[in-house]
Amino acid sequence: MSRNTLKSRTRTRPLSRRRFLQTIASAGAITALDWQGLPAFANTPQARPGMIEGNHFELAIESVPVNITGHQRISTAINGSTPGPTLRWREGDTITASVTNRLKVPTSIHWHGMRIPTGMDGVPGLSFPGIAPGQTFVYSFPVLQNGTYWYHSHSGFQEQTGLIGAIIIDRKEKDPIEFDREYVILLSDWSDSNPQTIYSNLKQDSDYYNYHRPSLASFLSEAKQKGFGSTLSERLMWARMNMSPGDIADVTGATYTFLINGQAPNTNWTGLFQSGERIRLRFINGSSMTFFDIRIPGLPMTVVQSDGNDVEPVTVDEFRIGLAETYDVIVQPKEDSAYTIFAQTEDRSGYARGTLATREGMIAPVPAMDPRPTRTMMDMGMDMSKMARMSGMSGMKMAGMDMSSMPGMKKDSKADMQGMDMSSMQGMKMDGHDMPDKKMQNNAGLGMMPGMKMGSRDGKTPFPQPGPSTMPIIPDAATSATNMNSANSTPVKMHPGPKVAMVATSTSGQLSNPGAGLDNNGRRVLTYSDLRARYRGVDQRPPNREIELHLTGNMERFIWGFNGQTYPNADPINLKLGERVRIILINDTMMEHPIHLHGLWSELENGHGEFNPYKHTIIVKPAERVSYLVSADTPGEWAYHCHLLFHMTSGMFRKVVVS
Ligand SMILES: [Cu+2]
Repeated sequence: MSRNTLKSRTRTRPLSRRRFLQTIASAGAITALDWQGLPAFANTPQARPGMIEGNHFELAIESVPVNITGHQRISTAINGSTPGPTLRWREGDTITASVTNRLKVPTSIHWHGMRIPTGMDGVPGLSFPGIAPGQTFVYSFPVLQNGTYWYHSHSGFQEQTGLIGAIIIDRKEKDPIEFDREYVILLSDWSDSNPQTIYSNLKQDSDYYNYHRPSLASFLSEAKQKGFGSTLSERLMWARMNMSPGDIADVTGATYTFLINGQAPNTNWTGLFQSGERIRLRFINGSSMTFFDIRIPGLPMTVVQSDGNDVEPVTVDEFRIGLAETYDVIVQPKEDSAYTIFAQTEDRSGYARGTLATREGMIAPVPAMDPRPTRTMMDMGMDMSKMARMSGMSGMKMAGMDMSSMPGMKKDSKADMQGMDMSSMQGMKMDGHDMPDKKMQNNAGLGMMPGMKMGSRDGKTPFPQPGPSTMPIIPDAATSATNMNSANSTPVKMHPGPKVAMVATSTSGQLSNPGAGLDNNGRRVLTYSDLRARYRGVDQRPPNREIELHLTGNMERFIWGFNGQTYPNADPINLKLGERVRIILINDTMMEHPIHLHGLWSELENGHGEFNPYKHTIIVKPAERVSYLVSADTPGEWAYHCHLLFHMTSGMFRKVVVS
């Protein structure tokens, strides 16, 4: 059957196996927790996602019973399965997808990372009105890229209840990545609770799912090691900031079961192989609130792609995958044996688990989870030398505090620690605060750069994804003269108030830091610095201006935003079609935020210059300052948000307008 046939075909997974049937839950519990007002269903086995390829797709979204934990619940399924089918496209094709809504509420599908016309992006209220119950919406767009991507609902909390699925786009040219076999590893977090309930719980008590606030018992044991004075000082600092060093994840294994391709750890999703084969694993973090740390004990992983774009191969033992990120790795098991795919959550409250094996039923040991990380003062961008001057803290003998004994404190990173204005952390007094907007003074009259040769860029076609045959746009002399010393900088408009509980006055680059809990664990862990693009970036023009955004939040009230503003009451970010901008993100909170810009690439400035990696989602660590370049080559209204579902819902969302 030709690829161009209009009829989609469903193909069973090459290595499908019998599904695991779980026990039937009591009907009483179902009725009580069925949040869509649907009647209780007879137990139905959970369908495994299949794969559909071609260029026309019929997708039906409906409520389907699932049984993940031994209790029957309702998921949001696509063509009957949760996750939905893997869609296999081919670069260069124009695909259509008819999406029919069989729910009682509006729905949508957003094609994550796809460079498509704004009207096809699938964000209700921004790029289209959404799909009403009973309606069919036909998405149609040319596929201008290749790689591993995914799709998910952008309506309500449907993503949390299962409306996710993988996308594989085969490239037009021969794939330079050689492999004998491939599997999608789609990670997600499942709760038997209604996501609306989870969100309400977080709004009432942001620590609702966090049982790890420091206790008196832990205080005493810590005091024995570090001394009473410094332990007490630390505790008081955290208390003063209304925070706890145990705030790693907002929603935890207390309510979540972590899944690989929809399968719980006990169900043990298994992929078969023959020893010696090169296996391509396409990891996708399709969870709603969970960072995963992935390793396959006994099997080194060679990372070859991130967010759909090839990177120079780098072999690691472990990597962290932020929400919505994708990583393709190659593994080559030589033994006739089984290997555990172990994806522990960043907060170590649980794990997803699967197996690679040469025969059905083989298993490998499941490792113990690593110790739970704690946030450090460094994560908060604090200068320890200034801590002694904190009001009320002067009597606490801060000078005697041994910094090296603080958990997670790296001795060599002291130099990176920069000042934090403590006064702004408590009363939210922003005056006297040093907002970094000085750079905007010296560039009056620069405007649009002459000689930018945008005439050939009609704004109708996005720049191509970098590949072996793409031609870079090299800046001419006039634009080369423009470096960032003279580029425009958009003033930072901070909106102080209860939505901003703390501000790191200046922050450090942490691209070589693997992240909380991954330091010095004896394994080779991927960092963002390791990501070097395989192909030169297409747009080599320097940015003509900078946009600086602080990631802000009030953890206590579970309010998240950019620059203290929450969506929808937030200023849009306006980009001029054809311009090249640098976006600088400064994380003033003590949590990682995976920031996703729709419709355009985010070229992470990680020191590889022309070979900086192209991504669609970038993790920003606590107190981190990170920058990336964006070519505003596709007009329209684009969503820009944190991919933690409940952060986005509580306001960490902006509209980006390219016109
Ligand atoms: Cu966030």
